[in-house]
Amino acid sequence: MSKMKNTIDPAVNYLLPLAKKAGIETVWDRFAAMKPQCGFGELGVCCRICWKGPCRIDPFGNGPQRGICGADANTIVARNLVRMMAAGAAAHSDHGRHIALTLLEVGEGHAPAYRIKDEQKLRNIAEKLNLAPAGKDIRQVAKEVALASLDDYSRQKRSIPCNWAKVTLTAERVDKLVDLGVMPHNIDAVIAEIMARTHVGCDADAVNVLLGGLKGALADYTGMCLSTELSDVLFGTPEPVVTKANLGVLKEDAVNIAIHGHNPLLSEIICDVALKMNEEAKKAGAKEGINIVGICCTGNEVMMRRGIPLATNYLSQEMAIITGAVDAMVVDVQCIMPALTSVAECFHTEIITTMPENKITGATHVEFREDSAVDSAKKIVEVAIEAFKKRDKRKVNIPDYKQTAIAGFSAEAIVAALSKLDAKDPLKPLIDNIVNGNIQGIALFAGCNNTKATQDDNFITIAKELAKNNVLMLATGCGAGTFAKTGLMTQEATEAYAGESLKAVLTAIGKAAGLNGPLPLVLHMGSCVDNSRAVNVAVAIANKLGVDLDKLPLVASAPELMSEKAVAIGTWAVTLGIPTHIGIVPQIMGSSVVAEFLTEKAKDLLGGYFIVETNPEQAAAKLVAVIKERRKGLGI
Ligand code: MSK
Repeated sequence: MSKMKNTIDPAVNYLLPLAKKAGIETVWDRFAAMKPQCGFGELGVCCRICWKGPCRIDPFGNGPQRGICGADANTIVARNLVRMMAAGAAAHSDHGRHIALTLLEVGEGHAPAYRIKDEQKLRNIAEKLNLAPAGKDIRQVAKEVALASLDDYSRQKRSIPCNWAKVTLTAERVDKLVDLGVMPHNIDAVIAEIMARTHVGCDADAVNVLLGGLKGALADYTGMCLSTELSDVLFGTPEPVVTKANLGVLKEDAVNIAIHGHNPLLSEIICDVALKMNEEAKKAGAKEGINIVGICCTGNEVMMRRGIPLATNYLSQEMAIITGAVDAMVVDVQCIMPALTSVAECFHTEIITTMPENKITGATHVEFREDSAVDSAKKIVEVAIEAFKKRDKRKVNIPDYKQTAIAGFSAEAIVAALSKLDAKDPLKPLIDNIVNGNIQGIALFAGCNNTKATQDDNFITIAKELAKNNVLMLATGCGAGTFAKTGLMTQEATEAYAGESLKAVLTAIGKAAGLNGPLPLVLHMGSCVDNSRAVNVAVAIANKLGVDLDKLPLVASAPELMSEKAVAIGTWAVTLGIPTHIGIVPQIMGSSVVAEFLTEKAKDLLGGYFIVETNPEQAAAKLVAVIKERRKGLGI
């Protein structure tokens, strides 16, 4: 059997031999050293929930079939899985809380570094939340919206659903979720409930545990929804912007600052401050001043809103340092490899942590607080300029790879483009083309990279196949990073890979929107927290067609997922009725009950279900088949 390639990213393939030569360990070395990975862990049958254990169930039936407390494989697998969902929901919703609290500060007249950039969006949100914004001062509206959002973290009445989940889904879906008892009333309480019910000696019915997980996943949806929408209010709603992606965006003659993580609260201010400190960088010898680049989802956030180039996605974050050209890597929360500081030791690069609850041994910590955001940003840029002075030019190897990428397709941007075709009824051209089959369906690509798959390969293979089959594609997170790096977010990609009818529709919309050609093949919808943008589009279509989400020719795919957040996202997608492909074998196969529930029974209960397929060609075929089945169901 031939060895699986690490990546198809040419910039990474350029740098890996250099890393090897220099004795620098990367994520792929650590993956190789970890093999064979624990079979019990792979199946999800290892229980470490109490100190009588660890217990593990023998999947072949020869050894123990129950843990010391009597928990069987089904209970253990279900508990492990829903704890992952709880962690994912905690990560997204903590991010959301941070944004909501900042909006509250703005509304109260504090946090001078921030302002309301999209007043109309704020008023629209207030309208949606039934806060009667008409005639109210914008700061008052900000306060009320922030408080209504924070209510979703504190409501104690279990019978009242979270505001954001209730107002952003179809009425039919809301009723279904309420009937099933999985509609969250309070994000924090639902996360706590998962931790409580999976404590030793509690919920031992695997299906009941999973239902708790669905509620946790919907709490994740709620948190990301408010996070995305309120970020737009504070930092602007993305509009199409042309930029570049891949490590070739680093510049030899600039102070390169890579911003990495998820939360735009600091990175936005760094971008503002860096513009004002260009001269200082030039004085330090950087002819081109300061060059900000993004990594992972902080990268997606600033790419969408400011056209800041994206350096790379999750799996190749170490590679940015191995170019020898990154002077500072500023990290906030989530998906930051602790290995970064070890790699940085081989260079002059400063790894700067910014959040009190997210530190890394060996990093420089510059604490970020909303009330002193500008001071923190200045300090960070100063550290980067000082580091630049120590850069060893002999170690600089910037791969000459970068691709054009058109980013910034928020739901509003898509509607704005469509409105050029039909100002009165912007969704009509999209729906007409779905109904007449020019667009067969819609696919949302989300999720991470994973060492268990060749980096970026699954995304690209599936997308090219779906494009041929006239499927409209949206992407978020590190999947969006993949498409940006590989040139699939360009008009040229539409010309090259889209089926004829899809190409015609993308061209008509693109030209009407003044793009002088088609829309890009894959529409960049933002970071992983921005998956709710795709739900906005889907709900608008469903409402217009008068059906629920589980009837739409809509699929999701996370072909290289790895994080707990991705597990939560995939699960809420299924809970909302969306067939969801994953390209990595999930750690649930030790339980037939759990596997069957998620891949089959969920279909009857929710309309959505998981499709597990590691082969990208076969995954694409399955997704196309699902889209056809959904079209048949709609009679189109
Ligand atoms: S950063 S969760 S690796 S998408 Fe959002 Fe990327 Fe996955 Fe992290």
